[in-house]
Amino acid sequence: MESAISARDRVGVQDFLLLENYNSEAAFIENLRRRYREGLIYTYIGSVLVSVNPYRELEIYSKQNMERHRGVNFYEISPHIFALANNSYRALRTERRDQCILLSGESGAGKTEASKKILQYYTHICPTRNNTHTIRERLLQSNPVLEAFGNAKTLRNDNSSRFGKYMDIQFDYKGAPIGGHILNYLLEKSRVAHQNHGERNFHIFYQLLEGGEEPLLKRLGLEKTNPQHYHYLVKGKCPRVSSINDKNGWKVVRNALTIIGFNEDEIQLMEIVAIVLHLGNIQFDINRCRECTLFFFSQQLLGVDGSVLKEALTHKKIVAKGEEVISQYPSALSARDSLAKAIYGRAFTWLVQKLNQSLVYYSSKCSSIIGLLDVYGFEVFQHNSFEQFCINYCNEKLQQLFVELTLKSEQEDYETEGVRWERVEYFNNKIICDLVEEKHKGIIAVLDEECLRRGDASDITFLEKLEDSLGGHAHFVTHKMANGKIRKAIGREEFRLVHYAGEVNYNVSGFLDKNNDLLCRHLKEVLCQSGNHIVSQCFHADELMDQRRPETAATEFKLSLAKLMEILMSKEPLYVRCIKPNDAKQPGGFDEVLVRHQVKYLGLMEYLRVRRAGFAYRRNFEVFLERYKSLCPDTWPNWRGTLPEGVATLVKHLNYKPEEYKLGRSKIFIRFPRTLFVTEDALEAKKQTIVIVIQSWWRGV
Ligand code: AD9
Ligand code: MG
Repeated sequence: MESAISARDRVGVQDFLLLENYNSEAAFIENLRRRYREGLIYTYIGSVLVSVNPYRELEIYSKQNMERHRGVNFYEISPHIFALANNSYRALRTERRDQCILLSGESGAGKTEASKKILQYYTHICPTRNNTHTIRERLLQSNPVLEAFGNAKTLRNDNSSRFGKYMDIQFDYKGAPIGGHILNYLLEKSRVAHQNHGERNFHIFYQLLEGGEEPLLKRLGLEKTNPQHYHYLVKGKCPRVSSINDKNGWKVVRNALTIIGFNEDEIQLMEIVAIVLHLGNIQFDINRCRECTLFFFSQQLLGVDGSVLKEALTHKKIVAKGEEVISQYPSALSARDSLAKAIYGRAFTWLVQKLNQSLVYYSSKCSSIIGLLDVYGFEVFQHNSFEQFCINYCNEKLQQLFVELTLKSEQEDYETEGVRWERVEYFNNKIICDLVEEKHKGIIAVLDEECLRRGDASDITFLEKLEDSLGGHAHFVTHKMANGKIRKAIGREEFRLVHYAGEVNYNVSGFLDKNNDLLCRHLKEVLCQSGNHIVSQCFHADELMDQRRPETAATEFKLSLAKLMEILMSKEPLYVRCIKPNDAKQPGGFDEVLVRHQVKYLGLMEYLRVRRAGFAYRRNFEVFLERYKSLCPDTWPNWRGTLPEGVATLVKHLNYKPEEYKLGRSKIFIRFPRTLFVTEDALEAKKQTIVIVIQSWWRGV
């Protein structure tokens, strides 16, 4: 029989807290590598779950496995995403505190897959309430719909999320899921009109062409089903990908739309997909475009007279001093692209609202929430633009939350509570968040200022303003400011940000336009008249009356992220830190350099040190005493003395050893999770005894 020592040598430790040489990064990586080799992709650092993408189907997500995790304590079973989900659910039920699960890691690391597993777990394991099977199905089916419209193949990930998503799962007082609500963040709209080499447009375009039924395609004017026929689908030169089955994807989406109850809206939604494809095919000089195409889709699908659309695509209308001035567009193609992006972008938001309506069931009965955050991961390409800037800024914010809620606040807690403790140094990325979002001189402020400025404002003047405003900042460099080797590596139209997760060069080309994100009045007017009711709902006539300038894209994103941070801060967070083991998406491939880099920037070593040096759990005296007072005759039913004395009496009775806990000024700190679990089990046993006593008393009566 294999000895315990050799088994440990083979599969490593399942919680990094148990690692003997916990200060060694090499030992940390070696532990990950061993476990990964054995197909063990999950490892804990205390309550944080580290997950390494297996790039292959593992047989660990079955319904039986879900059952195994039901109601089991976190540490009684090997690390698993279900165990984390279960832990959060238990805390929700026992402590009645809203929870949130934050998935982080770079693009392709496995966040979206993990979030789907968590949702599957809850919809399978939680108790049911009358008629809630529909809501469970809808919660699950919202994923394929959103992925079809919001995910795409990129160089980093064949199913990359191109929007941020925060989903509330709502539970009633019995712990049954009774509804949900989704918040979406900044969809990468530019992908509609342009894709980099090796990338694709959003999945739905290919799914519809590949899987759509003949009559539907005919109705949409999409008889030609080869993606090569559509200008918006050929930019990346990779219409087909071996890992993606678009035909099957189509079936899944159709089925999901039916379950969610789209009915007539489904056709209108597909009309939007077709409108975008047709728009892309209006090419070259608009005056020589294939008018029959334009007239067909404009009339049939958009419900707008073809000549009206043509006029709007070629002529700009400005209202100045109450008078309309019409002039020819310098570029009809860019007007066409902004129209396509605006239609798709707003239809996506409409889609999320529609899903939300279908997820409202018993919202008045909602007593607690588990939030799931799955945003686009940190990404670096050869060419990085405004979109990568926003995505990476979003990841900075998430990292900041991790720093604030774990590394920083835990250590501050020890200090304020007067508990002896050795400080752990860590990198606080607040400096980078400030660099991006600070009022007046941060990158977004400078960008907005250039967007507002008329005259000679351009992407290049934006870069120059950045240099003036941020020159000398440790995390900001441009070609002009750099010297030697670095200078060569930064283009003249680029700025470099030294992010927490690595350096990224951003090309400023297109920043102003993308940030302005304005659709000209003439085109808006056309869309307001659209016969497609999704389009007409997305573009209101009121908008035309409103003289105020809308928020820029970056500022709107910044504000929505600030709101998101507030939501997350109001809940108890649990973390899944996802790691991408290799860039080639290979099962089994473990690129040590790549993994080491992620371990470093995710702050895993620091977190391990904080945890090792500290305590796994902390509870307010009041909460702790209230919960466990029934386990001690002296504190039950009510403790009459002071809170610290009550807690001290209770832990003495529970036989806690001095090394297992410390009492601070207002909190008890428990070093090992096991201590708390034993206490939890004792409480559970006590409850069972009470139930049995009541039952026998009842029978006796
Ligand atoms: V991005 O920031 O949205 O670009 P994610 O979301 O972190 O990224 P995703 O979950 O989409 O990555 O995972 C990428 C791919 O890895 C998936 O399409 C799967 O093929 C693969 N993957 C990830 N996690 C698992 C898993 N637990 N089991 C099997 C997985 N395959
Ligand atoms: Mg994703």
